[in-house]
Amino acid sequence: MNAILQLEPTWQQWITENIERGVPHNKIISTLFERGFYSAAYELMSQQSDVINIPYIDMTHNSIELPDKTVKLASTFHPPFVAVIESFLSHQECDQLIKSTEGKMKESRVVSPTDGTFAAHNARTSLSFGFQRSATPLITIIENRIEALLHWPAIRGEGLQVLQYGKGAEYRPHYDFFDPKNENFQRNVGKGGQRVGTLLMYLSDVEAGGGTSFPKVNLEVRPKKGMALYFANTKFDGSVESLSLHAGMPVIKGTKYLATKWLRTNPYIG
Ligand SMILES: O=C(O)CCC(=O)C(=O)O
Repeated sequence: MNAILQLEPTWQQWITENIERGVPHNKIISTLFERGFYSAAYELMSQQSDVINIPYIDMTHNSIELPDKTVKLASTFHPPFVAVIESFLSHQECDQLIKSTEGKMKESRVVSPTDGTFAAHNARTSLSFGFQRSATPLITIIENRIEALLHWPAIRGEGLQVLQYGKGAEYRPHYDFFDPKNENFQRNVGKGGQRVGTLLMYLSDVEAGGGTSFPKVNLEVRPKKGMALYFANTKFDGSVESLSLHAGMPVIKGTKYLATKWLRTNPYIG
């Protein structure tokens, strides 16, 4: 094991001793989370990628090398795990993505809690268009970046959705994970497993409103063109993260464009 940069020596020694005693890495990482050392937990995950089965970000350094560019890790938070990545997309890529949805946007839909089908709902008043995976060369580039950022194979992702929120449009507080208590749970996870993580990419600046808020932890991230926001919908042990409740706040002035990527536990065939 390499030294964990984010930890004081006594904890580093604790990790080394536990590894030597044969304690599974998963258990050590769980303890680090429980003790509030989430940066260190993520750092250890990056070193033990063969035993980790959730998306994770290498937080050892403040810059992250992706296949075709270097991005900056601007903020992180836990729990729930939230990370803000600066300049994930260039302005030109944002504009190109918006342009590729021209004339295709429709009323957004949500998964219906009653029968598991997709339906329009007044909790989500944006317009949207859903792409298949690898639908365009740009989308493939973005999916490769996401794969590298989160150490999660692109095949375990739903197609990218582009959303447009006009004045007053919003997405009221909701969870992205499928609730195991819901009667449609088996049906919802049948296609590709649980939605373990969400990556949002802001495609426009917004003059007022339009932030992404996490009301259970009083956190709000304001939109910034090209910036990405990742949050985990499940905890390290795979159980659902109830603190991941989030909302797209109403746009007060301007238009918000956003691209959403939902990550699944298993390969997702759209
Ligand atoms: O619009 C936002 O900021 C949030 C979008 C969202 O909650 C989602 O796509 O799941």
